[in-house]
Parts: sequence; structure tokens; C-alpha cells
Amino acid sequence: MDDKKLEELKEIAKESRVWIIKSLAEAKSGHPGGSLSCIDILTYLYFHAMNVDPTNPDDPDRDRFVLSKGHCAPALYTVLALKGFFPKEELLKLRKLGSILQGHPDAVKVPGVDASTGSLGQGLSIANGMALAGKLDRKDYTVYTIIGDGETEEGQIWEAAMTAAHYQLGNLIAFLDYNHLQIDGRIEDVMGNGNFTNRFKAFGWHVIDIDGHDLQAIDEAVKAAKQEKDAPTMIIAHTVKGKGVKFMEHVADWHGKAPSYEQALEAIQLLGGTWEGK
Ligand SMILES: Cc1ncc(C[n+]2csc(CCOP(=O)(O)OP(=O)(O)O)c2C)c(N)n1
Ligand SMILES: [Mg+2]
Repeated sequence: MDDKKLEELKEIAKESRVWIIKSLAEAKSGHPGGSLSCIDILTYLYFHAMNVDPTNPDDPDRDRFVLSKGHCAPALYTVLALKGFFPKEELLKLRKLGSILQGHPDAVKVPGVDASTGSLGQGLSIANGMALAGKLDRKDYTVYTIIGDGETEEGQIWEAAMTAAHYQLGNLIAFLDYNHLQIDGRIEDVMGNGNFTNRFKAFGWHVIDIDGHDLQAIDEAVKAAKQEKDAPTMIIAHTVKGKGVKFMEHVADWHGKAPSYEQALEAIQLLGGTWEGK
């Protein structure tokens, strides 16, 4: 990725963070921490890696994306809106009655959402199905997914890990958002996970460890993943929950709590953005 592209992506990620904060403050509920930890990955996917067209969201040849940790919907909605799948103003209707943007992504209602998620543990299996279908249909699309580190406490993740390796899903690229926190606190305290890298390797995956906020590292990892044709790739993305908003970083309490307007203004200022009219 050249410097120009890198700067462009950094700018979009910053703008996305501001929209995440605004939409959560308007909704008065939602999940800021995990949305901010995966937004650099989402920005990279939608603005550099994925073959998607907002004017043709159901193109059978498009790349697919499954947000397995569906509670981070505000991050997905933001990149979809900035990409042009629906108007940005819709983001301020997050979680409102009648809005297409509910607390968890609805593939039937939201243009660009490929899978309805939110019940943790299921998204990786959905991504497996899409990737297997792509192989059977001899299509060359890639399926991307993001799972949470807390989400790996769901047994279905490990069933899906077995399945993806068994079917040699080389067209599946998963990210593990390794922010060390889930709803109740530190992953290590709630359910110690051992070593994710070794675990996924043992399940037959191609595994790459990166800094999940380094867009250049994300780019290199995805390129390496695409070289691997016979095994799924798990990119262990080392991230910071709440990344970019200092008072939210590493704080479990910001898992599922919206900022007040005053906190939102402070967060937006920290991000270097503005919120006109508030
Ligand atoms: C099956 C299921 N059980 C419980 C929940 C409630 N829940 C929502 S988010 C969350 C914690 C997720 O932690 P993690 O995967 O680490 O997400 P992140 O840190 O990226 O926000 C839980 C338990 C859920 N959505 N689905
Ligand atoms: Mg987590």
C-alpha cells in the first residue's frame, strides 16, 4: 500500500471513529469499546481489500463480510455508510424504532450486510458456509470475518475452526479482535484462552499475528493470507478496546455503555473531529 492510500485510510478510520461515537451518543446505548477496536480492520477491508459495490450490494461475485461479534454493529454501519450503501444521516438513527440500523446487524434490512449476527459464536460458521459455497461454485470471492476474543468462549467457534480446516477453506480470512476484554472484564480472568496462535495452528489454520491498528500490517497479513490456498487464515489482531478515545481505552466498563453528549464531545475532540450543531 502506498503512502497516499495509507493516509487516506487513516483519515477514513478517524472519521469512522467520530461517527461511531456520534451514533452511540444519539442512541444512548450500544457498544463503543469493541467497535473502536475493530474499526481499522473494517476500514481496510471496505476501502482497500474488498470487491464490493454499493450500487449492487447483492452481486453474487462480491467478497463477503461477516461481523461475527455482531454487537459491534456501529463500526460496520459506519463503514457501509461512508462507502455509500446508505446515507450517513441514517447512522444517527441507530437503535431507534423503525430504523434499519438496529443494535445488531440485520442482513434483510441493511444494504451491504451479508449476515445477521449478534448471538456470539455463530458468525464463523456462517462465514464457513459462504466460503464453502464459493469453492463449490468455483467463484473466486473471498470471505472475511471478525470474531471477538471473548467470543471464542463459545464452543461453536471451535467446531467452526475444525470445519474450516477440514474443508481447506483457503478463501476464508478471519480476524480475531484480541483486545483482552469482554463484557465482564479480562478474558484471562473470565476464561483463560491459552495461546490463540498455537490453538488455531493446532486446529489446522494458517495463523498470522499483527498489530490490529497498523493498516500497513493488516495489508501485509491479508496479502499473505491470499497466498494460502489450502487452509483458512486467522489473523490474530492485537488491539486496544476503545482505541482512539483515551478515557475508553482498556476499560471494560466501556464495553456496552454509550457516552453522554458531554463525553461524546470530549471523545470527538480527542479524535480530532467536530460535531456541529451539538
Ligand atoms: C450467545 C451470546 N451470549 C452472550 C452475549 C452477550 N454479549 C454481548 S458482547 C459479549 C462479550 C463479547 O466479548 P468479545 O467477543 O471480546 O467482544 P469485544 O471485546 O470485541 O467487544 C457478550 C457476552 C451474546 N451477544 N451472545
Ligand atoms: Mg474482546
